[in-house]
Amino acid sequence: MALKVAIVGLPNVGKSTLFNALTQTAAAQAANYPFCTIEPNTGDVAVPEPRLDALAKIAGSKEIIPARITFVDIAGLVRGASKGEGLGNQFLANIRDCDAVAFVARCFEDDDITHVEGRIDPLSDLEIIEMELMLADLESLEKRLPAIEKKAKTGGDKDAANTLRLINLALAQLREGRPARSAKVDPDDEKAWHMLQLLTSLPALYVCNVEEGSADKGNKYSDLVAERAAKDNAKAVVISAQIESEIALLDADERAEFLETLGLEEPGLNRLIREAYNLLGLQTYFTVGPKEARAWTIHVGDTGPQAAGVIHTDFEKGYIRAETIAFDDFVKLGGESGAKEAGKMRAEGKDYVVKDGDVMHFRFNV
Ligand SMILES: Nc1nc2c(ncn2[C@@H]2O[C@H](COP(=O)(O)OP(=O)(O)O)[C@@H](O)[C@H]2O)c(=O)[nH]1
Ligand SMILES: [Mg+2]
Repeated sequence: MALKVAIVGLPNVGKSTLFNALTQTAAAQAANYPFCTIEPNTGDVAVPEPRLDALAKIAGSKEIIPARITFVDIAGLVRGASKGEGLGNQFLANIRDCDAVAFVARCFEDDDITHVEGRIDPLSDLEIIEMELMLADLESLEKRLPAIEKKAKTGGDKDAANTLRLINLALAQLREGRPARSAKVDPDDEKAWHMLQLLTSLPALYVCNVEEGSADKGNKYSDLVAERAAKDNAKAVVISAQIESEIALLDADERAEFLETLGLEEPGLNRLIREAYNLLGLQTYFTVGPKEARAWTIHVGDTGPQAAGVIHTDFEKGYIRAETIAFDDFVKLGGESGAKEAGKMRAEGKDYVVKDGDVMHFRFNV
């Protein structure tokens, strides 16, 4: 599951600074799994996961393979973009194939850096961007509506009737000036809802780009954004793109020292990724052996077979059981054999709901 996050925002809010810093920091954090550029604006980075390093050390794993997350720096989003201003519709297509959207809001003051709207006002910046995305959704749904209505009416087509109902659910929100994510969607409808490919139904993360001195606690602007996020079913993270780009240039020791002087426990990248994981209802399990220690991304609530399916569909189909050790037990008892002797290795069947941090070994038939 390659998680893809679109970085959006008005020009000059710090998107590219953040993007460059994130990808460089991630590269520095996982030297054996370097950041690679797919396209100039797409960065594939390793998810920072200290637990994985601990497991690999105990098991003497030759290779460490972290989970991946992709960031896409979406340029050209301005007022009127849905009507083709700026790079117009091109960026909309780029957002459409992402799993989540990180809205970067300018929460720093600097007279040398022009603001396209001529003032610092992160809430209305977010509104401008969200408005463009809502207009794009409105337009795409209204374009599809007549054909779907016809199909649903004449054919007795059950899928079309269902799609029509969901389109109307989304339109009801959008016409009231609210993003599609405000709609109450039945869990049974999640899949079909997702297939509508709406920009404003993607989970949203508000990234407050603050000046250096506010990186730990935020400022008056980021407080407003956090308030707004709570109302919008979104999450907010405070970050200083400037600091992140300085962190990116440091080695591990210097970085720890630098973070401490700023009152930060970890780079913003880690927080950003963690929030993206929470937002998307994701968690991690591990496979550990002498060859490699690897982190896998699954949904909260996934069962043993579903977790196995992330590695290979055969693992899911032929699933028998998973020999499972909790992360804490694995570390406390010095690895697999210690955990086994202490009775902490469980054989988990098909109904087992995987817990974050489980170390798993799958038994399956093919
Ligand atoms: N003072 C200050 N300047 C910043 C900060 N983040 C970005 N900038 C500057 O703002 C300008 C625009 O940044 P950029 O990342 O290119 O913005 P983008 O258009 O959103 O991609 C650049 O000159 C950056 O150096 C910040 O946190 N503080
Ligand atoms: Mg840029």
